[in-house]
Amino acid sequence: MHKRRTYAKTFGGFEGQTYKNSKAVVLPVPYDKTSSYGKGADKGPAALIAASPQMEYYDREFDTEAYLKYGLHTLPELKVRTMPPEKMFNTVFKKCEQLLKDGKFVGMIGGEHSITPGAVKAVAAKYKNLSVLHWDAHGDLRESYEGTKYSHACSMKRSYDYVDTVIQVGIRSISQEEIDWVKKNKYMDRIYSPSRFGFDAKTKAKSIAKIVSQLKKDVYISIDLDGFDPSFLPATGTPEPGGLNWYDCLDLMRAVFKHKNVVGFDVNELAPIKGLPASEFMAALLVYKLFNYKFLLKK
Ligand SMILES: [Mn+2]
Repeated sequence: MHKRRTYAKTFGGFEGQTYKNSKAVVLPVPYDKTSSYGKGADKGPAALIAASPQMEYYDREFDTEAYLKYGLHTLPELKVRTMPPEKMFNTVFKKCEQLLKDGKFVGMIGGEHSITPGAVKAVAAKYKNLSVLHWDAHGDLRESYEGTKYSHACSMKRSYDYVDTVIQVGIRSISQEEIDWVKKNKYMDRIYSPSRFGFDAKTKAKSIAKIVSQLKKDVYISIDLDGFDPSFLPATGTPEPGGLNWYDCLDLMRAVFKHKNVVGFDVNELAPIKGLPASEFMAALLVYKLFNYKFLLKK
């Protein structure tokens, strides 16, 4: 049993988690170059890691101090802060490619949503039957935004460059351009607004089953924290009212990890607000839960 540590150089303050002996790695990507409204996503990874030792290491769902079962190593921050978007994309791709080659399961923490496509490209090269599960308030399906194809507002459009299926949950803010593209491709069935996902247990269960059936065998999960309602998680660059809650997310994630081969994830768009630690703590606990589902959930 490990003692709780209150310093936070590593996720959870976990000690003794070497790269070699860990199946899972946390990759912090502090990038905030293309965000269009609130700034500060580059401070997300450090804030998430700083909050993370407050978590109980014991996970009630699995009746154990979960990380000790699989090993969870925290990598140094990826040095992308000052890079233009396309260079950052290539840097994330190369780093993820190397980590996958080493057989690691990668949980990337952001950073704005533009960090995702580099990881999707790397994962898609290794897993040929890949789809993406996307949790977000926004469609992120613009072909280009403010002069770059690698903007946070294009994260799923770029992901579609490497996979043919993206299932989007929590979406409640989308442009005419994006909807036109979705309709043209007959992808409306892939988009779950909060009301379609459901506000009652029965509708939610039905939606979760449908989402599982729509995803392919291998799944990459990309969680933009603004998919949650800002009353739970206000610290994002582009907060939108009417979002989903903690249990909606965990119920969906548990089902997807149970039925699919999840091959990587990211949790992005944390832009910390001083004096309001609930957001970074929730983000940290979500990251821990996703790793625990990957390695401890019985199929
Ligand atoms: Mn978003």
